Amino acid sequence: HPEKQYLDLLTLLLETGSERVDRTGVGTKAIFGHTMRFDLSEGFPVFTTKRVYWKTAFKEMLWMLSGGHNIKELVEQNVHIWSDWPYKKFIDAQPEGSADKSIMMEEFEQRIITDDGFAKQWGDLGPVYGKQWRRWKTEDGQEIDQVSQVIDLLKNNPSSRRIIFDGWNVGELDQMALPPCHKHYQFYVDPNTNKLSGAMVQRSCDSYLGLAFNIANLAFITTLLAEQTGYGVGEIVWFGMDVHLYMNHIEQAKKQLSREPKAFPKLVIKRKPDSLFDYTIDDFELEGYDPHSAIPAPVAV
Ligand code: UFP
Repeated sequence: HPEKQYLDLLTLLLETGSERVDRTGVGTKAIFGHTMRFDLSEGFPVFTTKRVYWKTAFKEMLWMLSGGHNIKELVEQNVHIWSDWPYKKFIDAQPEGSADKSIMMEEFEQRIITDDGFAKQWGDLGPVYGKQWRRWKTEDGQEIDQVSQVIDLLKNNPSSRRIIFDGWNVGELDQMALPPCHKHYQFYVDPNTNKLSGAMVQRSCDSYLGLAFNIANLAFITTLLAEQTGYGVGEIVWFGMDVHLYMNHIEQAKKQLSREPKAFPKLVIKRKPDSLFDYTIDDFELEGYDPHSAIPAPVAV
């Protein structure tokens, strides 16, 4: 089963990962450099040994593709994965003893939804993924839409070895809530099969919480690009650099390892819009997704 690759990675981290002190203070067991590949004809790689909230992942990908970089559009869709960073920033900025210093996440997100000014000031993540993918700023003040360029290359020059978009804008890293983790995307059309493959380089990988999302989204963007440019789906290839398991995810990982993978589901796309940028979450269904139960774990911020 292709999911074995993921379970083997968890085992590798548990057994051989070196213990590291990391930015968050939580601590990890980590290796440097790892790869996995999934043939999309064998099913859509949403892991089954614990429930993966694939709709949340897809909503995030659609948000990035739209060029978004404010949590408002996510929170409105009940997606909370990016809220920790702005929430922490807001709390840190409040004076000691003020009422706002102790507001709860729920209230913070509620204000983001109901107060546009507040969302503008506190919900913006800086020039993260969506901004760089769709509107990378050049020195002469122009903006480059990398994703549209990828579509153009796939249609008109599919043998190019430069079919890439990248979020790692070194000049703007310091303005981002989080520098991109899944930083480099590259695509390849096999001239013999007319299938599109997608690869992604992830500089830093939370192997318990982040990775399942990142793999699902790599398969998702590759499938969407294939559909929009008229190719079949090939493989996805994932390259992880600092690949780690947080110390407070170890018990959850062991529990997940005790489970047998089930068949991967099939991604059903119910509607094909004219553009990559016109999909909505309601266009997608996962057929036959019957995972083991969720195993929650705290996110390191
Ligand atoms: N992380 C992921 N995938 C993502 C994402 C974040 O694994 O898509 F946005 C994790 C990796 C790491 C942390 O544990 O978030 C980022 O911390 P740092 O910037 O210190 O690498």
